[in-house]
Amino acid sequence: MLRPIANAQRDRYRLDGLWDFTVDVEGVGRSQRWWRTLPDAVEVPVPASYNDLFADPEIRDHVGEVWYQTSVHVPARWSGERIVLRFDAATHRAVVWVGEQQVAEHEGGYTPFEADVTDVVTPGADNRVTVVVDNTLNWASIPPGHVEDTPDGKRQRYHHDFFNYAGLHRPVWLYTTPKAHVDDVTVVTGLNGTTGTVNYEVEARGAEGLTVHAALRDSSGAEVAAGDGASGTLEIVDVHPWRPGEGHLYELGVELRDASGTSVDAYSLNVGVRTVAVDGNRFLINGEPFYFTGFGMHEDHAVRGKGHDDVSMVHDFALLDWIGANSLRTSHYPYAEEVLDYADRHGIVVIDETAAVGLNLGVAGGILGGPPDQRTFSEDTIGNQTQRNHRQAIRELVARDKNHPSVVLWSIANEPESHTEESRKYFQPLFEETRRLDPSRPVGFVNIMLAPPDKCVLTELADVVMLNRYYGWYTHPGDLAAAERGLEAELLEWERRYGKPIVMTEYGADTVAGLHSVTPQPWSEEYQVEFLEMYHRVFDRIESVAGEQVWNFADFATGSGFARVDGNKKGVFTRERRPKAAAFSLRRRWRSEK
Ligand code: GCB
Repeated sequence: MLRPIANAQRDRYRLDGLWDFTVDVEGVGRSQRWWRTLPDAVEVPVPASYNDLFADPEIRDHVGEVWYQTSVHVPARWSGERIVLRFDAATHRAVVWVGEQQVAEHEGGYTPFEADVTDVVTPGADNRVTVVVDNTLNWASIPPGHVEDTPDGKRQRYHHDFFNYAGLHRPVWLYTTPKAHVDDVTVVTGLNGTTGTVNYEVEARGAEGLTVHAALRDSSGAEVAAGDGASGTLEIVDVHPWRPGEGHLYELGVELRDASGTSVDAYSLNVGVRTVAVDGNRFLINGEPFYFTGFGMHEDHAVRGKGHDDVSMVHDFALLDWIGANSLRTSHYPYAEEVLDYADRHGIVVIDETAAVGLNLGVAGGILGGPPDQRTFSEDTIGNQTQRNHRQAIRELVARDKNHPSVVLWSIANEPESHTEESRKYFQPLFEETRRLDPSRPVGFVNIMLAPPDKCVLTELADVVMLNRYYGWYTHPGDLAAAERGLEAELLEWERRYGKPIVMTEYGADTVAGLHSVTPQPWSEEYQVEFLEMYHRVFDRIESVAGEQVWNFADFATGSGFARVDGNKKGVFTRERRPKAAAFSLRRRWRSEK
């Protein structure tokens, strides 16, 4: 799905700002047709999570629907154009009305959806837009969860370790295209010595009788290659590749032209020419071994929750640069498209993850020990409908992110159950689907410590071994010597059995900023430093380790639990992005040694 752009043929508005907002405590909004008027509305900012805006637990912990409404003036000059309403994200599902008419419905909280509203809006007038957003997680949703009816009301339960922020987290757009328009573009790049190739494929709608022209320009605007036809290969002589640390980009412009050569529609996107491959136990970018350094992150900030904001994004990337990180994982859901654009431009490598987290009843709130009597994969828990939603989430992720050079690896789930026959049955088709959708990138999933090398039945389906390990924290807390032995023995076993690159996608220790200890004790800054240094000694001894991503970049909000003090404290930065001691130690390693 293409992002809205403005050019000679297209226009766009961002509908960000204050919207009217009502929490549907009684669940009566739909029967009372709140798309007409929202009762007792307050104002909320879009984009933002709504949970932490007010000093009100009823809003913060609400389970169910909330309503957003705004009025947008559609310019008279848009009449005759195709007009589209796009939501970059509505967490976790939404229904949208324009005026009285329902125009869209979407499941999944982290991928965009849109509706052609040409015949619904009135150009030259104010038009009412209403959205109902539902934060409920059920067994079929991605991520899954379930709601308990208690004497005190509904309680949302889930098996992942971050707070269930909800709302309109990302920009909302009203944009135009010509009626005959470019609907999708797919780009796959290659390198052959000093020549770069860009395979492109254009899908157009309403474009009978029109031809496609494609041109690549370099950063000075000079045309470096061009071709005609809805698909083709453009060659760049003396190509400047995209590479980690250097986000060199070309601009691909595609045009629909009529018989006289006039441009009817035009779309342009950034293209980085690079290759990705797995060769034995090495992860290759542009044919050269790449070692991931960096973090699993979260979209998480005080007050705005998961709301995207460019200020925080630029600052987070500045800290990644400061510390010497070359990569990140979008743990545990697709991040805002702005983040991937930024990574493209700055040469940051991305492991792109679906929101399939917590598909594991052996875990509760991110910690081992879920309900013992329930099976993860069953008709009553995670079943066929979940798998359908998961497949759809993968499709939407690939459709959204396929053209980003920064994305080098798909992660189709974080820490699912992966040691049972049922898990194999559930996941095999999803691996196949991901490869079918994008044969150009490796595919993996993130393995949990409950499924070591001799038990995991999914790793053989993956191109890369991605591991989250907590030796020295959840096992052997405080005993780094025993942790070091355990970690090394396990990594050697993964290496021996699979011969694939191993990326440690999580390792970390909760750390209270400002807590110090002469002998390194868990929770102290000194322990976090020694813990990470122990892991690094082990990684440096094992040839197949192809990357290290610390858990987590920053402290983040979680659900309540006795092991979480004001959230998860495994950040190398605090939630306000102040460095803990570990930040300086990582900086020394990543900026000088790695
Ligand atoms: C994990 C999860 C992550 C948690 C982390 C922890 O394995 O993937 O979401 O936050 O452990 O800190 O427990």
